[in-house]
Amino acid sequence: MLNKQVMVEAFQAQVYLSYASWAEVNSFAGIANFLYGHMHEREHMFKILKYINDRGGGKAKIEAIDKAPENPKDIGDCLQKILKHEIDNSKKIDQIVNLAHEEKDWATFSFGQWFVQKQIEEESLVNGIIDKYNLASTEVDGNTSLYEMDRDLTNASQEAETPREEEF
Ligand code: OFO
Repeated sequence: MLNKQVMVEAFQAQVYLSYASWAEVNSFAGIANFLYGHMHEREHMFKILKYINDRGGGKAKIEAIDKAPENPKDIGDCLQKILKHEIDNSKKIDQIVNLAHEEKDWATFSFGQWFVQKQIEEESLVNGIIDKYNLASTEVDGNTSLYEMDRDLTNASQEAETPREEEF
């Protein structure tokens, strides 16, 4: 399961990369910047790979990364799709933690908590951006609000503001 998750995290990075590139060529520089920032999914991939290799006997397997999805229709669609990717990934992390618990593999259970927390933050971050998008796109004032939202995201943090325990 951990080996599969290495490639899932790599896939997550591909999704962000492809959506970022799509946003960039559609002149949403701020949103592109935010999405490029989420390439940190590759760090998650690396964290799991190192964990597998460092736990005596483990050997990480690097396999093909699934193809990035089709381009979204528009920014709203893009954000909804990202949220779905994050929710799907949260479920996969939960399965790892569940199995670790069942097998009394407390090291992996503890290791998995960092990812559980990360997914809470990332879902919350994307939900917050969707809220802003909904506010911006329901105004009747031309595209001014969307422009401001895009500008805001240029400097948006990659971290959600949720209470968190110290890093594992
Ligand atoms: Fe790897 O953090 Fe979300 O998916």
